[in-house]
Amino acid sequence: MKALRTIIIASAMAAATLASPFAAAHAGLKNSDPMAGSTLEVAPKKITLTFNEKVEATFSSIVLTNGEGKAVATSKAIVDEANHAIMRVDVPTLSTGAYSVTWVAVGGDGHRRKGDFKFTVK
Ligand SMILES: [Cu+2]
Repeated sequence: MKALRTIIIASAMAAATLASPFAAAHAGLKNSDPMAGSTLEVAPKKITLTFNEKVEATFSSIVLTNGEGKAVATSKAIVDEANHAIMRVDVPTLSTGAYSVTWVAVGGDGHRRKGDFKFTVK
């Protein structure tokens, strides 16, 4: 009887593992506008990040810094109403130079991911 119970518990655990959201990838950056490493002729008006899953607006952010490492004042990061995997900020008029975008994204499973990339305004 004890052996049978062990088997039942083991299969229940295996099923739980398969159904677990942890089996899915964590929030990661799929795409961005401007693209990572790009050089732009025209300064972007906003920065749009597309993740591989929905992100939680409350815990997610986008920080823009200039070539001197100083933070650029942007709007608060907004998660797109229609697609919760998209987050964006409005940026002021950017002068020529290098910029870094640092993002923090918290996905539906509560895991926090961080990343950064650079772009240049010509
Ligand atoms: Cu995760």
